[in-house]
Amino acid sequence: MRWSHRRGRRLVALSSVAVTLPLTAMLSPAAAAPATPAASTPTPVAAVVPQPVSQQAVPGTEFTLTAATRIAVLSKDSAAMGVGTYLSELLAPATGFDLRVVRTTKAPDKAVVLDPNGPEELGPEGYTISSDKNGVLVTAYGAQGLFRGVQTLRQLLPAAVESRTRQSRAWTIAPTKISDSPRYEYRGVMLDVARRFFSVAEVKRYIDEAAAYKINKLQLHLTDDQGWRIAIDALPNLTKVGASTQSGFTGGTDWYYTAADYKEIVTYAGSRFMTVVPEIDGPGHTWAAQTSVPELRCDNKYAQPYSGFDVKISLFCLGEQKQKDATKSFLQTVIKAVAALTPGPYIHLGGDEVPAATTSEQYDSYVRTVTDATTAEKKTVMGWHQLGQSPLPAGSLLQYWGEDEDRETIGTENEAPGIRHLREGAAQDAKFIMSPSDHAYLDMKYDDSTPYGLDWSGFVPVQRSYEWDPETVTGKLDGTGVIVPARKVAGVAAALWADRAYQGSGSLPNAGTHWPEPHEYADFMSFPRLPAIAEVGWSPQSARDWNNFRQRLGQHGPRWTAAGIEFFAAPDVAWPSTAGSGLEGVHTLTVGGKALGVPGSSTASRTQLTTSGPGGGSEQKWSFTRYNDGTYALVNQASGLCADVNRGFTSAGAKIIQWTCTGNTNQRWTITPVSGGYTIASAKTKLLLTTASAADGALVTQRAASPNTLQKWTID
Ligand code: TNX
Repeated sequence: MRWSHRRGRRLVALSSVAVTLPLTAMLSPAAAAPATPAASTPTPVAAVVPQPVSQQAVPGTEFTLTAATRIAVLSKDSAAMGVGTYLSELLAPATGFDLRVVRTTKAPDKAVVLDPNGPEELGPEGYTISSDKNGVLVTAYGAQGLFRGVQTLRQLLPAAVESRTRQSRAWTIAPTKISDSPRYEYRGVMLDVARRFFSVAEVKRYIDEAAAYKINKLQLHLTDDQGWRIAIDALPNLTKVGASTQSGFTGGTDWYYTAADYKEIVTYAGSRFMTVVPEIDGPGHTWAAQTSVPELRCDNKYAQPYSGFDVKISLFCLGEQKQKDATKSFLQTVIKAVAALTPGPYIHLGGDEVPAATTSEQYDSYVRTVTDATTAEKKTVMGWHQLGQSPLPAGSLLQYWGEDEDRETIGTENEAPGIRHLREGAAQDAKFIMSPSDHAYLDMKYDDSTPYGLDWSGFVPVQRSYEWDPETVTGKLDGTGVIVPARKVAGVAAALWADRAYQGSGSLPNAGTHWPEPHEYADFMSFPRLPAIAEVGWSPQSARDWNNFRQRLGQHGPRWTAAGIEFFAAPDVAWPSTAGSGLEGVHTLTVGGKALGVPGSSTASRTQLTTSGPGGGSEQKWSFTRYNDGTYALVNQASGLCADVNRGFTSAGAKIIQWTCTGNTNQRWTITPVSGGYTIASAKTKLLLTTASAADGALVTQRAASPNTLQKWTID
């Protein structure tokens, strides 16, 4: 069994990692809360994950996105236009804006400009972003780079932009310069849809969640003992019988992807510049195939569908010529069908965890058959690193899933078998994707509070998912004896296995066991660790620092909340405390016992604000959005419009009205605590928000500070 429990030893190792952090960094309140800059100091740069190669805040005024902002695409390329449309659709639910996407040759002012005609040196995924009060420019060399840049751009907007419902607030982007490109081309995540079936909708949801962190490969573990999840026309039994079980479930009739479903996933992933990598595992992990095709078995009998929780329980019949022939024709049929549905270059052939009785001749022969079938379809062979023990076609990709315990044996007489296979793979013309189980396996528990998953590779708290380097992870723990040299590392991948996707996974489930929906399991186990692994794959090693990461990552919690991602609030991440965020949020403003509001909940521009008896309605609620000069926009929650000094008039007595949020200084308010409340001054005119009287419906204007007027506000 793989999952021998080594929890005790692991915990000791982990706690020694934790104490090497500077104690002050772990304890200081600044570490737990975002810095709140004093007025007029530049805002600290936005918390972008993965960390860009370079990112600078520049002095100046924010850009404010309004309903009139255009998304201007400087290209006729339909893929680039597609990124523009994607951005418009991404921003629509939270902002309520239907931003127009225009194709143009000259960048207009006050627009979000997408320019795919940048220098070739940016590479296919690199991009630059430059923003100031006149607009935002994303430059890339082609549509893919624009798409990656757009993922950064969305992180420059307030967290509320991730909400799927309309939020009334100002949508600002601080002036910034970013220049970025990835460390590795391959940045993947694997979903185990074999043990726990994810519907097409759930796969799409996960694609979006992963694409936000610039993940660009989706590996689908389509076949295992507990299920066969892809329809193959010539072998209907595979999905009729082979798909009827999951780990913990029996009797399914549609727990598989039809060709149309699979194409839908591939197309959707493609629209997020993500490549689907199908995995057809073998010669182990093949029980479901054996329930459907008896010729694959030595006894030539149908196996009974399996809905259990074990691994290493199955093997094709590799010793007999008759079965070898049947297996060959089976693999050719399956690989041909999967290749035809898959536009991406890879087919993953598994190769992991074969029962001990398998001889190396049997294994080699299987690998030869299945790799021949794959190259015949002009696809690149990918496999778990065990596949490296057999000769492989040049240019294959091997996925390393070893752990520290194996690394400790490097160079000793008792090298772990996994290390031997790794050496054999590294000696071939192959590259490697790093998925070390004790860092990149999303099914490992974070700690002993985690309801789901396993711990055979120890606990994997967020820090552990972050602190490793793909270039040294196949060496000894002291960094020597590296087996896979840097030039052979092609990327990283996280893996979400799902053989223990239920509450109380430390023991077997029973009738009362709670089974989360696949997306709940995926969200909880992937967030925050998937973003950590995404950063390992994207950002330069020299730019990565755990203490900096845990603060940046913490700023993403509100984004996930807004997006409905049910993440684990891991204790090692610096989640923002409300104390640090100033007056950001929704408030009621009262003076003389009356609340500031929009009369009659009017949504019309130019309506003058009034004060009336507080009724608790949204027309008396104001969302405060902080600008980087320390001033605030006040956005009415009924109308979505901003408190505004009418036409920016500088005279005392000018009306305060509501108007489309522009970010201009006549909509910026300086809020100063005074005894018994706050004064609210226009940043443009310096005059104070003042109401005429304590009568209902009193009109609000700007006035000079004066003790006899109603201008000392309570902010609740
Ligand atoms: C090992 S790692 C497996 C999977 C299990 C996983 C559970 C690998 C290639 N195979 O079959 O689901 O452990 O953590």
